[in-house]
Amino acid sequence: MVCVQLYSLIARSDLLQQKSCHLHSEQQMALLKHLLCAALLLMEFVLLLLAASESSCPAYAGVPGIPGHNGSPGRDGRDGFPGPKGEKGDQGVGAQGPPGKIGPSGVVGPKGDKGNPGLPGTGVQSALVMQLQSDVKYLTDRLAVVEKVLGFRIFRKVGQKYYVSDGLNGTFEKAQRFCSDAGAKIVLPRSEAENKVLTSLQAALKSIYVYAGATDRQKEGHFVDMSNQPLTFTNWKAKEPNDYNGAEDCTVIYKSGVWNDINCNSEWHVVCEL
Ligand code: MFU
Ligand code: CA
Ligand code: CA
Repeated sequence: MVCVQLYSLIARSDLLQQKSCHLHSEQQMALLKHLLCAALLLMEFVLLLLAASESSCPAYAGVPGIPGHNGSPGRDGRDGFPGPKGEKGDQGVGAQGPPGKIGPSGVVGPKGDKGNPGLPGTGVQSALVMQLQSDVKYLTDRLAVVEKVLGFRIFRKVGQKYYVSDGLNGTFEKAQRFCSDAGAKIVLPRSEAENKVLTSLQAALKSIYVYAGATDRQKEGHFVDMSNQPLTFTNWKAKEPNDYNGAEDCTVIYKSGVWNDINCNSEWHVVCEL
């Protein structure tokens, strides 16, 4: 089969030779050269095929042919596959618009938690901070007292004390409860000055007697304050306390300022001290 192909090729080269008879001699020579080269290349190719196959054609070692000329450039390749997606471009540089109007204020938020204690300062700072803390506590406490005082209809200030009243009349027990509920105590002057201020308040109340926070309930004849401490100031009227009818263990202060022991169930004006 390969041999038949070989003879066919040789025959075709003869035809080409016949066609070339009409050409010029130089052109004929050049064409002949090309044909010979092509024939040799074909021969070499066929021999290689014969050597590689188990053909029945007789095999023989040929003479190496002359290297052929370079072929003409191939056709342009087809379009390749699409490349990978490019990276994201830089941000544009469009012109920024003018700022909008300021919005309305928001609702006030809840009070924050109490902060942690500060770090210790220097000696001077520490003393100053302690002094300020003390001052703040004092003012806070005083403000709390003043706010209580403002809750009463009548009040007088004497020293650091306030004497207050709403004009209530009652027994000693009632007086005790009323003052206690107000975060106060039944009035008890500790000095002439305080005793005098009380009479001023009594005048405003149009009061004859006001209860004082002193009794001899524990031991007859031994008057003590509401903390069971002996009295350091008294202004008993002459011949008082007399424990009249054996039934006077409480103390009242007359509008003139003098003191008298009296029955605890009698009703008199209630004055408290803050
Ligand atoms: C005096 C006072 C009593 C009582 C009586 C009416 O006794 O000591 O407390 O007020 O008068 C005589
Ligand atoms: Ca008594
Ligand atoms: Ca008396």
